[in-house]
Amino acid sequence: MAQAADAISGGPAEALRRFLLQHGFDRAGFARAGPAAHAERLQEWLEAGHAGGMAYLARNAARRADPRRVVPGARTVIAVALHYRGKEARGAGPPEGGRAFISCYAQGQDYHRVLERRLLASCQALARAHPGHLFRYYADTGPVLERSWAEAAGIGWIGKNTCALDPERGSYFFIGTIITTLEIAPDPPSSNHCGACRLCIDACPTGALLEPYRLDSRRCISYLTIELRGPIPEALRPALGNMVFGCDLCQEACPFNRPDRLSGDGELAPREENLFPALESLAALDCEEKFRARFPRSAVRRARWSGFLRNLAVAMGNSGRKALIPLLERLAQGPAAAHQTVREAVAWAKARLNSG
Ligand code: B12
Ligand code: SF4
Ligand code: SF4
Repeated sequence: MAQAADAISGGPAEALRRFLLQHGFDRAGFARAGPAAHAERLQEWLEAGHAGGMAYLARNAARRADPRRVVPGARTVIAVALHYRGKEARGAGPPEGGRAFISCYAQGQDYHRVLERRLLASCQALARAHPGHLFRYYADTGPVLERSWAEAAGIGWIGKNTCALDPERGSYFFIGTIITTLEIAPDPPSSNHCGACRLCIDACPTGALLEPYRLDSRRCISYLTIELRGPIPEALRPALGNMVFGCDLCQEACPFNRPDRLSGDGELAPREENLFPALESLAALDCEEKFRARFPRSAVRRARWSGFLRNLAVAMGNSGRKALIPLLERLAQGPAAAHQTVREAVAWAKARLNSG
């Protein structure tokens, strides 16, 4: 590490980029710290209610809009990309009878840990090489508009599905950012290659992409299955199909996610048991301990046990398999019965299966 730090001390942007690529990132770019491009859209998006119940996005909107409010004296935002989807990972497909779908980004170990470990190592080395400068990193959870900075730093443009896209390798990557007081020559921002395409918008089963670049979280399956604490709106439940955690459909539809070009980081490789697990096997997670043991160090835990069972009940209801009814009944009688959202989703699923 000390050697790497020496190699970059006082080095130009290219040396810093090489350093970050050596520290486990697939792309790295630099942007001048200042108001985030499209920051005014965040405010408008929040006011329109498109954040749903994600109140934390509104709480620190002013800081999100400008990284200099996060790190006083910040001169540069470094954006890094880490690809997670390999060729071997199976993506969202048409609902398969009896099998659940867990979004690709959550099929392996929790990406926060992997990204944060690499960002921490990078920041420690950078701080040693540039005494007196601050390097503060974020991965997902910080007050940073990460996609805007990815675009500004030239590592991917924001597509009409609102995901950041690399023209060569597509959108299945995580973004990390480092806000620093160090001045680094900025890269040109990414240019947009969406053109007249609107495949992602047409592929969205719930109409969550209201128009290009505008997502209403309240209709997005990713929000409904991960962030929402409460019942999933009934009208949207059939569209969830077999998706029990997250949704990849607007990325699957994107021509830039060409299967032959996908390659994901080894540490984020999918766990076999998370590739289309049987609904029956997930229904066996009838207490919180079993859920935690089934998903160790996993992003799936974000949904919480009760939220996951709610999603599972909806997927079981959508499966068309009446044979699952006894499993649904068992779920509603076990410890999960303490959760009104689970009880209600189970009742809905049974009614749907019985009417089919
Ligand atoms: C809240 C959140 C969500 C919400 C809302 C998503 C959304 N589109 O805003 C929900 C729960 C729905 C969600 C879903 C997903 N998320 Co999310 N999410 C976030 C989080 C925490 C904040 C995003 C945010 O600020 N949204 C508010 C909106 C207004 O901002 P924005 O999406 O950045 O939108 C900008 C652009 O759309 C742009 N814009 C608006 N209009 C226009 C018009 C034009 C012409 C242009 C060019 C730009 C433009 O301005 C906006 C403000 O900068 C970020 C992490 C972070 N700190 O940034 C991860 C993050 C965006 N999520 C991520 C992922 C992986 C996902 C999912 C793929 C997970 C899944 N498989 O289920 C889905 C993708 C759904 C989708 N199509 O976006 C990754 C995205 C990586 C990438 N390559 O883009 C991030 C960056 C996390 C990370 N560190 O890697 N997510
Ligand atoms: S993640 Fe799924 S529900 Fe959300 S916008 Fe994309 S296709 Fe629509
Ligand atoms: S599907 Fe088409 S419109 Fe949507 S992000 Fe990809 S290229 Fe852009």
